Amino acid sequence: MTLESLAINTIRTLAMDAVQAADSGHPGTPMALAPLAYALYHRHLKHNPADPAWPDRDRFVLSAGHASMLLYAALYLSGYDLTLDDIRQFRQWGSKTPGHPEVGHTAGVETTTGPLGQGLANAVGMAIAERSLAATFNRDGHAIVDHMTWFIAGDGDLMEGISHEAASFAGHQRLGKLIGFFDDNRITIDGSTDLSCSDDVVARFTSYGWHVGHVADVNDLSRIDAAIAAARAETTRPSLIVVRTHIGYGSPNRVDTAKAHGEPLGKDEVALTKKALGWPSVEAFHVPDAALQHWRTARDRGAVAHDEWRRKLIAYAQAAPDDAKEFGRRMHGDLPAGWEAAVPAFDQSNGNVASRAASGIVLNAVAASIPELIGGSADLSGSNLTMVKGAPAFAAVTPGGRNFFFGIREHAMGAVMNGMALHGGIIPYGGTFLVFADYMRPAIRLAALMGRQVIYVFTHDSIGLGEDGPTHQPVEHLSALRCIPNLLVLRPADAAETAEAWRTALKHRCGPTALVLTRQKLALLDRTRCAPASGVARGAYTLLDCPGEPRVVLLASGSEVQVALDAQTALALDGISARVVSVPSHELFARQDLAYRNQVLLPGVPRVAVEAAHRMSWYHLMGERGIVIGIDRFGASAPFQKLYEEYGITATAVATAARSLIG
Ligand SMILES: Cc1ncc(C[n+]2csc(CCOP(=O)(O)OP(=O)(O)O)c2C)c(N)n1
Repeated sequence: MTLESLAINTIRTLAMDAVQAADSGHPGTPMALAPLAYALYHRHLKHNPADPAWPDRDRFVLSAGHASMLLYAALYLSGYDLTLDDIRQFRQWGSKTPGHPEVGHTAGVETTTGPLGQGLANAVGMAIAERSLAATFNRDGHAIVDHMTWFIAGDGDLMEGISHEAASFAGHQRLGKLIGFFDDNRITIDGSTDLSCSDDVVARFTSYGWHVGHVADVNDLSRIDAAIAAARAETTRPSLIVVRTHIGYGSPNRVDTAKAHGEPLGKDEVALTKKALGWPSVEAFHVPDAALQHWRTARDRGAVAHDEWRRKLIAYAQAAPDDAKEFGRRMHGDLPAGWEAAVPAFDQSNGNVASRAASGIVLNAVAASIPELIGGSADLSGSNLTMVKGAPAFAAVTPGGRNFFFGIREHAMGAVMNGMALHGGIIPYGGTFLVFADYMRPAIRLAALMGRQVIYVFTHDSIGLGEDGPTHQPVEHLSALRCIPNLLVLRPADAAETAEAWRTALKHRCGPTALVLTRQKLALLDRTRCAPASGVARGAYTLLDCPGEPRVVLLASGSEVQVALDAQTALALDGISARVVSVPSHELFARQDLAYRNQVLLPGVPRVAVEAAHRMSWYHLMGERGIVIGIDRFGASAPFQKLYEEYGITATAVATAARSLIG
């Protein structure tokens, strides 16, 4: 067996053995793709196993995340911080080798994949980030940002609709430094792809504007090398290399079968496969010394590449010291000093503004001080108010542009933003109507799971959008978003709270934030009477008390804070003292200590909450007797004032509920 074959078969046997030991997992695809992983990690990727966070490393995404043993084996063998024992612990509690790759958990894993198609779109986002940073920082003779983004996708990734959106966007953007591999094994879980799919992948990607290459047999390393060379030479189009593989390669009885996808081979078949591969040992997890030594030269190659980049960076720092400092800041993820001074204050001179309009004003005010804040909208720029005025579009001809036209591709927008955030150096934001958060929910969930800073600008946040009717009126969305762990949902009540919401979102570095904003105008709350909007940072705060001990606490978010204030006035006329609490974020409030929460909620005092949305997410705040006034059915098409009336989102309803509680 050649040294190369030995090195490749080490992946295959580790994958078989790990899945066998765990009695769960996906052996067949790592076995099939072993030569490609070898070619990438040993020859083509610019990476340094000793420093998985090196800014100018190539990014690699295993979009077919179920084939995680392919990645774990390649990472362990090429010398990342992963041991053979970690491989033995595949899929076990607390191990570094969970079922699907998890970023921040396993050295060398660039993203959390699992939901098919997301990884491909993440890779598009990473390539976008690379291009944006290169355009911003590279100077003549000093290319400090110059790396490739790679992905491996399977049939599942390409069947998922998100792959269409992401690939179409990548083609349009002419992302020449993006190279993907399509694992063309023609098998999915249910059996042959003939059961469900007859796409012409080549025609599809060609039509998106991709260069398409071919490798007829994944075991032919020279063909892989040649296809990669051709893809690299193609600098103005992304590349997809279609690689014919055979799932379960080497297994006499499982090759080319769906059984090879997600089941252990079984002890006997593992033995037969090792024999068929000419493997030198029957021991599980056997790693031949020669193979490991050969693999580990990846470290030397990595150190050389990394050193070369360090030298480039030193030269750059001499030529452009301020730029070098700024590059360091951005890649380190620090916000620029003094940026908060740019957050605008709002007063009555701004008049009544919709919170979406206030959001646009804040964005434009902070944009100059936070250049890493880049993003746009899924074809609703004029509605979401996500454009930075005067800045160019991000496009192939203007790669330094900061306004993104994602097109009508919410699903990809979410995942592309994840890729941009994962790359580092960028804080991405993206807008659409709140109701279409559903179209990007998978990516939102992953941003939350990965703990990445992504900002969603969700406008048209309730029946308050009026005439577009029930298809466009979110009802269940606030509750549905609030139950995603590690997602901050912020629904500001006026322009001042909107500024604070942006401030909070920008400071929230370890997870995504959804800004939930109105279409309709909101009155600016009178801060000479009300508490300052800085209370937003605590999630909920006492906005306004009436004289005397409060006999009821009125809770509200966003546009319904005014409804609560009006109810407070009505109750005061009856001599009932009510407190109004603005609740822009349930999640932030839940993080406050008990003393603060009690100080705001006044245990023992009855509560009424009002929000033009499904009631579900409020009950944890309501105590035993609280009443929630919300909407548990779909909206309707009418002017918004009429809708509020018809749906009972009124001060009268709040005051009536309060009286009923007080008795
Ligand atoms: C969005 C999503 N749907 C379903 C699954 C479950 N799933 C995991 S792998 C797979 C089949 C994928 O087939 P393919 O990409 O051909 O992988 P291969 O069989 O080649 O390993 C499915 C349906 C998933 N991970 N993500």
